Amino acid sequence: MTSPIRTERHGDVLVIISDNPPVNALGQAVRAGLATGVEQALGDDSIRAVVIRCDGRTFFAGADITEFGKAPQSPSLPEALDKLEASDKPVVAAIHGTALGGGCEVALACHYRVAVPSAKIGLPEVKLGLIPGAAGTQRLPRLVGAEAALPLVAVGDPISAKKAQAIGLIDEIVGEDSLEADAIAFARSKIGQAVSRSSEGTANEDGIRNPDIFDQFRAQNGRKMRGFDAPNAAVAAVKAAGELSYADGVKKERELFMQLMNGTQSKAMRHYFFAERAANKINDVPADTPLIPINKVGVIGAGTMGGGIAMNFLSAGIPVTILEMQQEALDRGTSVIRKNYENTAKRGRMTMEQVEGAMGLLTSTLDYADLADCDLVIEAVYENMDVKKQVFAKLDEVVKQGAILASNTSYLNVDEIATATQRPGYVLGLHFFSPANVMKLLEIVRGANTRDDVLATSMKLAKKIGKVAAVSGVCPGFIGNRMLSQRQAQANKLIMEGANYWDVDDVLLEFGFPMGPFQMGDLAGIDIGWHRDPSKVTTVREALCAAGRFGQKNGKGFYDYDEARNRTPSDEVKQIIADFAAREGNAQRDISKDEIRERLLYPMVNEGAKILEEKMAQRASDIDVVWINGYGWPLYTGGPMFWATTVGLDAVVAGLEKHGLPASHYLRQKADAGNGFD
Ligand code: 3H9
Repeated sequence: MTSPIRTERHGDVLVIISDNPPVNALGQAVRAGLATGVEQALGDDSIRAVVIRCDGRTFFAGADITEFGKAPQSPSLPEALDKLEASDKPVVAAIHGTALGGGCEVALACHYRVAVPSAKIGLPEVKLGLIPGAAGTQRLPRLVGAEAALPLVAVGDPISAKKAQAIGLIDEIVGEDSLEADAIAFARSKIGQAVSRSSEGTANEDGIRNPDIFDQFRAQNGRKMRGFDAPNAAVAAVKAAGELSYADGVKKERELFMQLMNGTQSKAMRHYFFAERAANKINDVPADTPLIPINKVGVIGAGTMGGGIAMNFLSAGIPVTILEMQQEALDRGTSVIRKNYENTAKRGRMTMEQVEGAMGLLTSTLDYADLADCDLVIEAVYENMDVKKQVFAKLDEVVKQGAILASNTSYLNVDEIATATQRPGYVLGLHFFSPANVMKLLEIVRGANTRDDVLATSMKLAKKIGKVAAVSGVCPGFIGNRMLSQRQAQANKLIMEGANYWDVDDVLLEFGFPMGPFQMGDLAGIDIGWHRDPSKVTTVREALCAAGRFGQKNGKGFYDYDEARNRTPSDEVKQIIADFAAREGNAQRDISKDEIRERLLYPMVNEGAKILEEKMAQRASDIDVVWINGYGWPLYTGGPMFWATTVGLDAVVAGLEKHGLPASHYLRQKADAGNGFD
């Protein structure tokens, strides 16, 4: 087998080049090639400096994740990197694309780093439930200081070449199109000087001088880190860089790395990494399906949803025409969009120039004819089949042939909506989640007649606007809401049987959700859809509305809220629920948190199994992608289907039976065969 590493001589400089598509992951052959390349340089007196660079779209994007969990093959990355750093001939990393994880660690082991302006550099291991495992937690703080290293190691977001230069991680920014030549010139300029090894740096002493920075960092990032093991280990490793010798620090890093690698969180997060990429592929739609150019988008409805949807495209530089029935609603909608952008600018995440740029792409109209030349129109009107059909019939009439017509319905039958048009092949569901400009998930609902190019275009577009897409077949509620309704039904039953509603919320919170169903009701507003007739009370929610309890917006819903929006369970609500239970003749009993958890989550898994059996989802991991990105299912459990596999499907079936709940045929079959979800 030919090595992915080759070397080229440029006078007295040896250039070691990796060509391991798609992302130059540091698999065994790459590691071995790097070690051999360094040996070649050291063994040849006529070579006086070394440059390491990559072919293709990026510098090394990290260790090869597909090797994780398999028997280690030498040389390990730390071994290869120690050899590299030990060289007394200067070694320069020449970075383009994304130097991530092990790739960043290669750069740290080099004596110098140069990068093109568009390069990004970072240690995203925490996002895989890990910490850097090739001395990154020890070399980085010694090079840039503990304070600068903390976010890189414990949050894991990559930084630009410019920022990296500002903190001392990059020595020089070179020409976008002259990386190799500039790196060679840089390497040559270092010949004859003592090399600079980051393992010998002292910048980490900032953490010794001010040990508070670690607690401060934990306090600032507490919410982001909640429930995750890796960020805490990352902070501990960076702290150790100030407390221990380099050799002992590396040992400590290895210990923490191995603990995480063997734990369930990292397995779940690695599952998710591949799940997100798999969800992007539609099994029976060829990868080379020609795409429909999307140069202009129409949005019907300028309410919260329509406005949020429009922002996705505006932010991606795609012009949008937004339509409403009344001028007032249109004006309100566009001013909310502007305000949202201005708030983003106030927080420093956008410049005012960018705000004006995005707003400049927005046109508003009351006239359907203005949508004629759109390539895609997304309808976000009231959830009512007749209304949707009227909108689609109108769109079919005015919008040019070959344009895609999408519904943002969260529940209704997309095939029925398509019958209102003469172009069912161009109709599909694009289900955004509220707030649509923030939430990552896009459920792409494939109708019976939706064309391949319409699907492929929607997938590509999702990526362009920064969404994570998953395909669903047509069924009530699609993947996400169909499973949610199972959880909600159990939540409602549980409180009728005597469970405290705050225990129901707390169980989900403890599991890792950002909030439970009753907190969610309070946040969204309990009065949504309320008929406003206090004399007609048939549900707990209606009773709460009749009692003037509308949710967080008026300081009381299921909970009472203080100024800081802290919740306290309410005796009044407890009584309302007890009255309802008595009226329905429900016996009350104490219900344990274990029972609550099982009854909330196992029926969701069961529904997921049905969704798979009916082929409404392509694969179990797509369901995980939906729940993690759309409903706050904790990433570190891998999503409902992966989690069920770790619990054991036989345990899920037994749990359902214990609570008198039906287990689907498909779930039983998998459990009986001793399988998990693939
Ligand atoms: C690490 O380094 C640990 C060390 O500290 C310790 C060592 C001891 N391995 O995302 P894309 C595949 S942990 C294997 O669609 P993009 C990916 O699955 C690692 N495969 O492209 C996909 O395959 P397919 C730390 C990988 O342009 C294809 O490449 N590094 C790896 O949107 C294209 O990927 C990271 O966590 C990998 N490391 O984004 C970085 N990376 O075509 C992870 C990608 O079959 N990677 N693949 O579906 C990324 O963030 C993005 O892939 C990247 C490109 C930004 C590089």
